[in-house]
Amino acid sequence: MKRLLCILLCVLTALAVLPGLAENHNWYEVFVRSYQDSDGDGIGDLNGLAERLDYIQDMGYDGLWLMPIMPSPSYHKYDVTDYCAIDPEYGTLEDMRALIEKAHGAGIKLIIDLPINHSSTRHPWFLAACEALRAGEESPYIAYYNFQQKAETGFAPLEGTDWYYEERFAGGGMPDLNLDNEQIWQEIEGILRFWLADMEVDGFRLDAVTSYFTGDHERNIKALTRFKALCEAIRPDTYLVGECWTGLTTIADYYRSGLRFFLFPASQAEGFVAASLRGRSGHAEKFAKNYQAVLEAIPEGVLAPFLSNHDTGRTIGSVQGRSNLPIAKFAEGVLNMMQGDIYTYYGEEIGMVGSGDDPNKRLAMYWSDGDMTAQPPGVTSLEYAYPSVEIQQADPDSLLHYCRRANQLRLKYPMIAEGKNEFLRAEGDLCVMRRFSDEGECVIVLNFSAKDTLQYTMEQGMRIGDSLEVGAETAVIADGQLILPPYSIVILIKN
Ligand SMILES: [Ca+2]
Ligand SMILES: [Ca+2]
Repeated sequence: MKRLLCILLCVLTALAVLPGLAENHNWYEVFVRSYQDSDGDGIGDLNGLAERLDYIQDMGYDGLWLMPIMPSPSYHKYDVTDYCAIDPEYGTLEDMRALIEKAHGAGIKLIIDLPINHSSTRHPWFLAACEALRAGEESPYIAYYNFQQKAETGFAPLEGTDWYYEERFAGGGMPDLNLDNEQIWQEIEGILRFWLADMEVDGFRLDAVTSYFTGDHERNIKALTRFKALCEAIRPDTYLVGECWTGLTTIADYYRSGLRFFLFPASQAEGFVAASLRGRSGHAEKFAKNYQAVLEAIPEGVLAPFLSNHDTGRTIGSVQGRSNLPIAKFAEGVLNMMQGDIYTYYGEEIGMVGSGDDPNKRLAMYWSDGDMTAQPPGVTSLEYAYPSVEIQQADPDSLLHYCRRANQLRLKYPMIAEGKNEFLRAEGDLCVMRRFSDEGECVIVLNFSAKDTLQYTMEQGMRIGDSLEVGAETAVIADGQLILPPYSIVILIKN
């Protein structure tokens, strides 16, 4: 029996590392409301998204992260009133089942946003707790939240009483749940069982993990460790990624929980990907120095880099790419050459813009002029800097086609995502990285210059596997030298 188990384990281990069965994914984040409407009410929904799975698959995304889909009074739905249902604006549980089945059929994993730091003020638990407090009665639901009779930062008054409840995201109608309460953990287990076992989602994106116990990273890490164990008892391969919106040192610390965490230091205008594209020179050095720091801080965990999400300004703004298509392309190319699981926010592949108020960052996906959802409420800046999907699909030089090809390369060379990294060169604007594991290796060469063609003396026995360029000029080999046009990326493989 023991030997059989051993053999089985060996086979499973072998399967897990076979190329083509990569565990790393190109994730695509979708705000369902703004993606695709299917029933004419102007609000994007699950059936609409299901219609667009062909597009998502064709673009080379093989993972889908849905922002919250559970019933909620807000347009963004991060304040949940029922953790085991679908908001009627988005559809039904049957629609969700159909979407998951279709996604899986297309080889796309699907995870959902799970905000458990807080519920909605309109969640039946909170309503029951407030009713009891107002009546001066006991209720188990009071301990679902953090009520106290002292005014304090992070607490909101409960009208008509002398009670205050913890609400870290002030004014959002989002009271913090008491994650110190064993009954809450029983509720969480039920929620996990529902989504993982009954609905067969592949995992969760965990919202606001640093706010679980505000100011207490150690307890947050413990809570996440417990959460992971609960998931894995139901489904051993549950995919988990957490939003730990902090600096590198803290993010690295959270990896002790066994989850992966979004790499905030790489994202947004001040993040190191955009920052390494700015300035006159030394772009590759800047990138390499920061990326190396990440790898030293997180030597074992799976990275989760991204450039923008629903809370941040979009990449076009971060890299000043409004009238600079090459830089917009190259930023996406750099992301695609990073290790781990990369995340692309919907619309980034067509250069959508958005900053300032949250709704501006969540605009309707620009399929074509006649085919869009209504805009989310509260939009104060409405602009599309680049053409629609329809127009970009017809243009081989578009950002869309560049992103599609970058995704395809990432899927074609699993070593990019899975391999260990070694910097072979990082000088001026030339960056050369070796990615390797027991399975093989490749060398990634990037020209970070916007205007200069660079040369690189290739190691013996290597050849161009593929290249990714932002313009008409392609990378070539001349006299044993690799000639790299501005902003080009080359993947070298062994002869
Ligand atoms: Ca609809
Ligand atoms: Ca909290």
